[in-house]
Amino acid sequence: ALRYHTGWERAWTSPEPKRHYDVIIIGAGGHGLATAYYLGKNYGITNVAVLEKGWLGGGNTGRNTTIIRSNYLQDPSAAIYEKARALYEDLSQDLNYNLMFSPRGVMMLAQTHHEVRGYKRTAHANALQGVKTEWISPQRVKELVPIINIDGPRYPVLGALWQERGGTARHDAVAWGYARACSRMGMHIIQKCEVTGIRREGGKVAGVDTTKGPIDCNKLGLVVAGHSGVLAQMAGFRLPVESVALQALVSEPIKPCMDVVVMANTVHGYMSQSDKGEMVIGGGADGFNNYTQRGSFHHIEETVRALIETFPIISRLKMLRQWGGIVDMTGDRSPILSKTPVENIFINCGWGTGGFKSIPGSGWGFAQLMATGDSPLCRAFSLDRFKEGRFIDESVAAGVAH
Ligand code: FAD
Ligand code: PYC
Repeated sequence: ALRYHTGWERAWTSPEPKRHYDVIIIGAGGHGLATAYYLGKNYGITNVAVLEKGWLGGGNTGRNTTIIRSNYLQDPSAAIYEKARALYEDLSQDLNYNLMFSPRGVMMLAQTHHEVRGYKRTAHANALQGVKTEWISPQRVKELVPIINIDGPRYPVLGALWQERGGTARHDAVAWGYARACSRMGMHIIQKCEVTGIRREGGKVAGVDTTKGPIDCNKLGLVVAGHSGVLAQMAGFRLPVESVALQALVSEPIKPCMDVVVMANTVHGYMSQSDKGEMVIGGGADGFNNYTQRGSFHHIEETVRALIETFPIISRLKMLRQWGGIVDMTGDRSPILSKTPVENIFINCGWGTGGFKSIPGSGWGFAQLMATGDSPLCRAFSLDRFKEGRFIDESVAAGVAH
């Protein structure tokens, strides 16, 4: 049946690197590609290369559970996550690429009195920030998710923080859509090109050394998630970031039974149903630093065990597959979008367990920072905050990362 499927146009080109670019972005994940896209679209900067050591979208962007929401507590977070969520609303049209954005609603269950207080506080903060969320009762939770057990003996559902326009999107498509758009603007996305060194001259960036040879640039963006510390070391500075594995799994496919996303942060579990019928399930991050894109065994059991009280329906399901990604965690669970001690090197990292939802907003703001030297969306997330003690504490909103 696929016999006639030949001669397809490639979505992006695979060029050899030039000797020099105006801008190099290291990392072809969602954040790197979105940055390149908005550099071109908003600032007309298209002499850009995005360098990727593996394949584009093969990092955390292609490994996450695709939850999109903007129900964060602090004002700078609400601004950037809501900008991202709003951009997702018509990003498929903007990129002319179906991202399967599905604003099906996201709920964060409150299963302790402490969480009730926390989420009510977030709902009030969101109202002031113009982010549409609401506190809902256990009965409303049950109406929205009929398969849920709200009377659990250990962790009864006491209510939830509900964001009706939160949801999911197809993660690979986000990377592919941005990549195709960048390629069409003439940018170079160079895969299998690992950066092995960063060259500086007179305190400024001069270029990078790669497995495809040296490449010079005027400006450099480091957008490599779990490998941010490694790249920062090449550039000669240190980051307050730890790298740990976060894993997820899917069950065998079953008939449609849950049409919203549910997060249960007290027990460290969350679940949604994919378009293919698989239950997409994730849990907490590893308790130790590592670079293995797998995750530790006991987490699978802990996550599923925790969720079974709230979702007894999953107790007989078989696991289809499991995977992990290396997430870059900051102490305050907020990202870093910043200039660095090296002139013309910029860093975008620290999205940890929650940066899929922010890809469009982060790309928008970081492109502005790289192009103009300042961005209202990024200002609060600068590296200085760790020296000045200006933390943006999002340990409750980060959910799986607390
Ligand atoms: P990546 O997609 O990891 O891209 C970085 C790229 O840099 C990689 O492709 C890597 O190969 C490349 N790179 C590294 N070193 C080099 C080098 N030396 N040279 C060249 N290239 C290099 N977020 C949410 O919002 N919602 C969720 O539901 C969610 N669930 C998650 C579930 C799991 C299991 C995981 C692991 C993460 C989850 N996240 C979620 C977090 C989210 O996936 C990440 O925050 C986000 O994808 C980070 O995107 P990125 O572009 O910064 O990084
Ligand atoms: O940030 O919403 C999130 C999330 C869910 C699962 C992992 N991260």
